[in-house]
Amino acid sequence: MRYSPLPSVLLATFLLGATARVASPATPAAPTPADTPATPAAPANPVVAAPEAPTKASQPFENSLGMKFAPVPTTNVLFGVWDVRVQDYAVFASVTGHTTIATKFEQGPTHPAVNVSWDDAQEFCAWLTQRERQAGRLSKNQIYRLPTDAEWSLAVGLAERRDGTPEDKDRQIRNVYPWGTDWPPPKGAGNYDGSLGTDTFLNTSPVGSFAPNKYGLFDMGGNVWQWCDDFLDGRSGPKVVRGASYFNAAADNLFLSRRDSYEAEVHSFLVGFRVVIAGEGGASL
Ligand SMILES: [Ca+2]
Repeated sequence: MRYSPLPSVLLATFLLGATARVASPATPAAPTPADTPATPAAPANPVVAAPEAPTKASQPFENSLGMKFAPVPTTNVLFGVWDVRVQDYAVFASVTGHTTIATKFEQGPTHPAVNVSWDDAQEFCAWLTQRERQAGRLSKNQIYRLPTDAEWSLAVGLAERRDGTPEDKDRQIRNVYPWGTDWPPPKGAGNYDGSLGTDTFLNTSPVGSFAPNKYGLFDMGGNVWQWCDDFLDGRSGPKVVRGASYFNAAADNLFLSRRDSYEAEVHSFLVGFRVVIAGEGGASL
C-alpha cells in the first residue's frame, strides 16, 4: 500500500489552528512495502498556538495559570468558573513575596485560597493583570478584578432591582437558593455545614466538586464566601461577601440574595474570592 504523510500534516494543522504553517510543499512519501506498518509522519514544523487575549465576553477563556472563565449573559465580563485556587494564589505569593496565612486544616492545590483579605485580592488582580498582559493573554484595556455585587447577582440568575446598595438587597429575595427553592438542601447541593448533610467535606473542598450553575460557575453557593468589589452600604466601611461557606447552615445565610461583609483587611478562613475579566472601567471586553 502507499502511504502519504500529507493527510496527517493537514489534520494536525487543522486541529492546531488556522494560522498554522504547513510544511510546504509536502514531500511525496516513498512507497512503503505493504507488509511494513506505516509510521505517521510528524509535522515538519510543530505549530505552537500564539497566546491570545479574550476577545469577547461571550466566549469561554483560559488564562496562563489554567484559570477558566465563562460568559455570563447580561454582564460585560467573563466570570472565573472557580474561586481562585490555592495553586493560583501560590504563584502570586511566590513571585511577589506576598505574605500568605496558612489554614489550620489541610488544603490541596485546587481548594479555594482563603485567609485572603479584600486588599490581598486587589493585589492579586493587579499582579495577574500585569502578568497576563506581558504574556499576551490580556489586552492593555482589559483587567482582572473582583466582580461587583450586581454582577455576582446576575451570575446566579437573581433578578434583583438595579438601584439600591448591597445592604438594601440583603435577603430581600427570600427562599431562593443555588439549587432552587426547596429546604433543606438536597444531597450534593454544595459544601455547607455538616448538619445539613449535603456533603462530607469538613472544611474547604476542591473547586468543581459539585455541579455548576446554569452558566457553568462552580461553588456559587457554599465552600467559601466570595469577596465582591462593593462596600456593603455603597460608600465606605466593610466590603461585601457572597455565597456562604462550608461553615453555614442557617437558611437565610444560604439565600442567593444574602450579603455578609468584612472589613477589607480581614483575613478569614471562610472567605476566598473569584475574579472576572473586564474591559477597563468595567466596560465591555
Ligand atoms: Ca461540608
